[in-house]
Amino acid sequence: MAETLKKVECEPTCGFMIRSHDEKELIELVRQHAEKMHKMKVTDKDIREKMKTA
Ligand SMILES: [Cu+2]
Repeated sequence: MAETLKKVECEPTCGFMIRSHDEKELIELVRQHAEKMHKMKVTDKDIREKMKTA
């Protein structure tokens, strides 16, 4: 497993940002955020595309 710190940022109007070394955890937390706060269903692929090295 890569130990690179990754981050995912939500829209600027939302301001949500999350960082983790654990890609699975990152995906899970972003998915929960999207569903809860934006009523949005996102796929793993969607989230991976938004991932950046922190
Ligand atoms: Cu958000």
